Amino acid sequence: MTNRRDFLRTSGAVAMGAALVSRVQAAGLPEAPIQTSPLTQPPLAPPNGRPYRPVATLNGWTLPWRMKDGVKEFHLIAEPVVREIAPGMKANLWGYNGQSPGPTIEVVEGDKVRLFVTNKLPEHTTIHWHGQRLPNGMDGIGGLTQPHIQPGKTFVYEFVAQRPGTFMYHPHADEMVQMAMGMMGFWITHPKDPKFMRVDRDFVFLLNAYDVDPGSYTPKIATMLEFNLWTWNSRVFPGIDSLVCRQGDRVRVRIGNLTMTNHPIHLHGHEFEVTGTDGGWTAPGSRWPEVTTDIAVGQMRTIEFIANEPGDWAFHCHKSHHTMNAMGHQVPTMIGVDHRDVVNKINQLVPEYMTMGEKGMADMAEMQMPLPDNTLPMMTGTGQFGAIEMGGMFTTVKIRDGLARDDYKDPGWYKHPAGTLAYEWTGEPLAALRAPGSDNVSPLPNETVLTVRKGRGHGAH
Ligand SMILES: [Cu+2]
Repeated sequence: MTNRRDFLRTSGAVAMGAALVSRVQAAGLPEAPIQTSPLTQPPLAPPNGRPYRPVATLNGWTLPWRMKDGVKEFHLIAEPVVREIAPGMKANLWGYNGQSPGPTIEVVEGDKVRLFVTNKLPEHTTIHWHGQRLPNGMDGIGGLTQPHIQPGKTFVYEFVAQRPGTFMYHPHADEMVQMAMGMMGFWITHPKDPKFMRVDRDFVFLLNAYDVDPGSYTPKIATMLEFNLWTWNSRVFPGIDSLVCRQGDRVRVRIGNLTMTNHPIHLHGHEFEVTGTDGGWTAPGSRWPEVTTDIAVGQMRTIEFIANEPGDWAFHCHKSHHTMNAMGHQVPTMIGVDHRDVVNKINQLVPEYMTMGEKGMADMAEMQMPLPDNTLPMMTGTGQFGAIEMGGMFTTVKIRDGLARDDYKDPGWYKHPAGTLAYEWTGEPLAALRAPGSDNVSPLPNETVLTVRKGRGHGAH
């Protein structure tokens, strides 16, 4: 254990750098590009092989390959990495080619694929190609289907990508530790017919989770359920990029869950259908519209919708503690407690003492409280109307009219057309509508609401 801790402590500086660089490998091995930017990289248009429409990996990238004698060759390097979880916080994780998660691998149905896996971790590993049809000896289960890949060694996996769909990869060796440290990645096998199930935008990300004590850098690997950072591709809001869509686009989002609990993923403003599961595409007659889909542990779900409502639409896990960043689990509920007397007494002993949470916790999103180094606020992010009070598994789908086909740049905040924004009631207050001592409550007259709303559009307020 001492060796591993020392390794982690010194590994921090190794993976730091800028943008995409290449490592010169020994003769015969394909290059192993690394990526150190945590931002969403533009989809990688295939330079050779069968054509397909590439995916956009949220806060990630696709691994380039080498075509050799009709085989697509990839080189993954399992190694310690430094991942920015969001601006203001970095974590010492394990991953592939400079990042956690590792790069997305994109191939086409029928492709012959060869994957070189070099182990630069302090312990052995393997890679399991989750969901694939392949020869048993290529399934990557240490001890069961292959010897482990020892530190410093390179193994080769070869198989034909038989079934189009959505897959993941992760170690099947010291699994609890290696996944708790961030070792995972996405795999897409595109259909041979590029017109089949074609979409305009195709986003992919993994659900993952970490337990990093406030003020520290390395996840606690023995945590089973009480994780404190709920991440998409090892990022939390406001570090998760928006899914930028052109109005009218058919949009696909593929999500894989490698956390230890389920996540009900909820999209605002649109209905979607689950068009793919772990086992492949769903039959069209089996689909139904939803606005939330639950993704269980180890599952992959593909959802599709028409992005026809312009705006900045929230897109998040519906477990409300999964849209918060690291917090202690012992936060007491203080709503409705009047602290004034108690605080006066405590202040005589502890002058800096302050009370929180009497009216809920929204104040905390705006409060500039001192935090330990390398610690994110629990609730954060600022929109055009103020504090968003979110963290964790939250981002926005930004839908705009007239974007270019391959434009994924953040378009800024949505400009709401006149008359389409919630507004403050400035007429008679509700209490005045009640006669004292009477339970005869007059409803707000609809005409009044409509009149005020119309007026607002003309700048009457
Ligand atoms: Cu969740």
